[in-house]
Amino acid sequence: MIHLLLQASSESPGQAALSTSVPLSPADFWMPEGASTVAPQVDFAFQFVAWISYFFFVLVIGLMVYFAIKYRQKGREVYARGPAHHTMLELGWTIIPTILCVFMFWFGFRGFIDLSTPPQNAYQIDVTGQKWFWNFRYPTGATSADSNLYVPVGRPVKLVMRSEDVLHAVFIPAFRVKKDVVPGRHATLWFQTDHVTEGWDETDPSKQEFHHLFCAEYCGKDHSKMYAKVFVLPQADFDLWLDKQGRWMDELKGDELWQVAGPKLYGRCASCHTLNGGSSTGPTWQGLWARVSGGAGADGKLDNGRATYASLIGPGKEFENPESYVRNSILNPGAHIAVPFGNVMPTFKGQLSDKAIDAIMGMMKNLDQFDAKGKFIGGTPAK
Ligand code: HEC
Ligand SMILES: [Cu+2]
Repeated sequence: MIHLLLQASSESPGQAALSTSVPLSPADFWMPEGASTVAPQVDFAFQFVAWISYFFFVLVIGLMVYFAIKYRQKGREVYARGPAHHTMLELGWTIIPTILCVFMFWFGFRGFIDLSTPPQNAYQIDVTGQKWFWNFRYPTGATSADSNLYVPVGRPVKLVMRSEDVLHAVFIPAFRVKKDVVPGRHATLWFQTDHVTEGWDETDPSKQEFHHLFCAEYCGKDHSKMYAKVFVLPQADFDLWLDKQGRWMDELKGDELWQVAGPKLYGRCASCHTLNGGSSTGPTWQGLWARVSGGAGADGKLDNGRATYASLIGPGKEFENPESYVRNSILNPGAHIAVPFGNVMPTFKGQLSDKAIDAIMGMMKNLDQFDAKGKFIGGTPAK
């Protein structure tokens, strides 16, 4: 195992990985299968410390139990006088642990340095965390439409991360990387993986393998839903995918817009809005279009009861039509607060284009054609 460590630390991990691909490290009781170039180093450090701890735990507890039985007093009120001093023993229990600790520190520190210095040629993805989802922006300016993280295989990837609100953390267990995302600061994290996630097929997401990306810092009510999938694609597929992110909505015609784009975009809203009347952080979208267009629920209260949907929306009122109200709710969520909810919806200004908002509104208007999870069931869309 030591050769592995020496080898890994003699070159920078980025270089090492470009020349030879780093194999997957096996899963064990504590960790899932490791898929990044730093995984072998991290696992070695972890296993080394863990096994030393197991060894000394058994040794110390074992001796303690053994001595307790062997030297028990059996009712005699005599106290044996133990040796006061044993130089070899004392040197032994000082020097051996010192060597072990220095060794742990040395490779722990090396690993830490490697993990904190992204290679120069790393591919940068900007990440923003907000309650309760992740947003990934690529160098072309495109963002990942379904809020999952897509990365190219076999080259270093650097995440430059910031938070829109509270403290979050990015944790990708398979890559053995984790970093806090602190409001008001930029944090970086990098990794390289030499293994694609198999089964890549854009038309059927259920077949794809993926790694997990968790938020690892408790950030409020729906912290556990702050989750993304990580897909690792061959460079050519990645380029195609990226190209599509910029213009994926352009290709959609007519009703395809809300049938195809609606559910994808809803991924960013799902942590707070249900489609089936269930309660959540924000109002359900079930019946939303009816209440904003003067139908059932139009008397629902807003702004602590000072307004209703009917008093805000309609010709000559603040919002000429339901579309203007919904659009404003997405871009400027603090303007009117639906009772009994709080002002916690983040703005999507700069993140959702007009076309994307049209797609979402199309979905809201045709909600009966979607199941509770946002899957389109009202017929088969062309694509
Ligand atoms: C962090 C939770 C959260 C997320 C994420 C979120 N919303 Fe909201 N949303 C709310 C809350 C809370 C309200 C009610 C308070 C208010 O009106 O601002 C609301 C209100 C709304 C309303 C007005 C509903 C009504 O009945 O008046 C619309 C429309 C809306 N959200 C659309 C969206 C869309 C579209 C997305 C995704 C692109 C989204 N929201 C994401 C929390 C969220
Ligand atoms: Cu979080």
